[in-house]
Amino acid sequence: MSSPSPALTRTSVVIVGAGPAGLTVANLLRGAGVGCVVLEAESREFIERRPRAGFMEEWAVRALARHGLADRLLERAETQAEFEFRFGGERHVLRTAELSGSRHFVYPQPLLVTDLVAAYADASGGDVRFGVRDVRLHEVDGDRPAVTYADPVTGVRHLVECDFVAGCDGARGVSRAAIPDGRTVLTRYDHGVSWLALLAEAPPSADGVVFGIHESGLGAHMARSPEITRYYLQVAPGEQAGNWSHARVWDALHTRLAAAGARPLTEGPLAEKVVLDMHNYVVEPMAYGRLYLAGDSAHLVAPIAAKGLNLAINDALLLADALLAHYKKGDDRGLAGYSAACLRRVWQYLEFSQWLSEVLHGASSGDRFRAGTAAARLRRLLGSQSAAKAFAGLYIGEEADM
Ligand code: RFL
Repeated sequence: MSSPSPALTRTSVVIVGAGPAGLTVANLLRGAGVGCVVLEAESREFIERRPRAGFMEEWAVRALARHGLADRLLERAETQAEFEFRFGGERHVLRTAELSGSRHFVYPQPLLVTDLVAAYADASGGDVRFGVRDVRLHEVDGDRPAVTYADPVTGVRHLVECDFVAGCDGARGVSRAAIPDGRTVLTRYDHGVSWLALLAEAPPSADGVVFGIHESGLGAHMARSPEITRYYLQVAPGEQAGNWSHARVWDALHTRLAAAGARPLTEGPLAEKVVLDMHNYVVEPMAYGRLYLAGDSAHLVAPIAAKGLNLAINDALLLADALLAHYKKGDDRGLAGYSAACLRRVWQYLEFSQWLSEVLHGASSGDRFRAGTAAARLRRLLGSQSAAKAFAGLYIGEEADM
């Protein structure tokens, strides 16, 4: 129920969503003394536990560290220096750190979110409102936008007036929908496969990421912590997670990740078992009026190459820079160029994901042409130092702003 005169707040920037994108923008604005309010639909406990990403690229970690937001990450995260394909019963290791000069940091997303909330809300007293209901954006194409929401306990509607709205509310948020039809173009691409995403309560069974390419489908292994390992199994589109019993999952993982000289997989209970459709979308431009989209609200990248969180951080850094230039120097060039600057990296990462998807899924596609070209890509990658170097640079996200 709407209240006749909503409780009113005035701030500079309303940030919708307390994921990695929203919290990074919030910390950077607050650190520079620009007022903001973060509105988050879930509770703090929930977002600090929601399992998702784990791989962060070194440039993203270094950028957070420059703003004092990566102390715990640098203290606790493992780094990974190599990457492994398994097929035809053999292991093929690519030393990505040696080839690119950079590493992946393995830091579960809930820990990153916990750190960013603590830095913003606890250490610097930032305003974040959890559990808000029915968030709506108003007049984002005018000079005085506002965001309203209902208090989760009383139902009272609140109105927050602002100069800008940062739409950081992920793939299922409301910000993107505030842009009228025809003002942005949403492009979709479906890889035509699904992955069963698994979190096993078991220590990792290899040092780096392992992709097992097999004609029955892909199997993948990614370390998360000394106690938890993420596994993926390619499954038929539309498959139900319930069709995959504990025994069936481990059977398939053993088959698809088998290779001479590989450490045997350590099995464990499966704490998460969800089917993800491997699809992508991009919204262009990522801005409308005084609304700027950042992270998954603007682009979804299937987790094939572990890119989404890194893109969310890239957007957030660019958006915070652009907003700070506006407030501190009256310079709006960053805001005007925000979308184009983000999209350069977004399209590079989408292209890399599509390339990698073909390599990973070609063998099981049932299509001789795709299987043949995927095998050719693998031979080139493993047989040519320059191809391996280019791959490592894209995999770790260096020089991806082209
Ligand atoms: P998030 O993290 O979805 O945060 C959005 C926040 O907005 C809130 N929200 C709302 N708040 C207010 N009002 C509303 N109406 C709202 N609607 C939603 C939500 O509750 C949430 O708190 O988006 P953000 O910040 O853009 O971050 C994006 C990343 O979360 C995402 O790209 C990654 O998790 C993708 N991803 C990976 N990325 C990597 O870079 N490396 C990885 O290793 C990696 N692994 C993964 C992944 C995603 C996965 N899933 C679940 C699709 C592994 C998996 C399984």
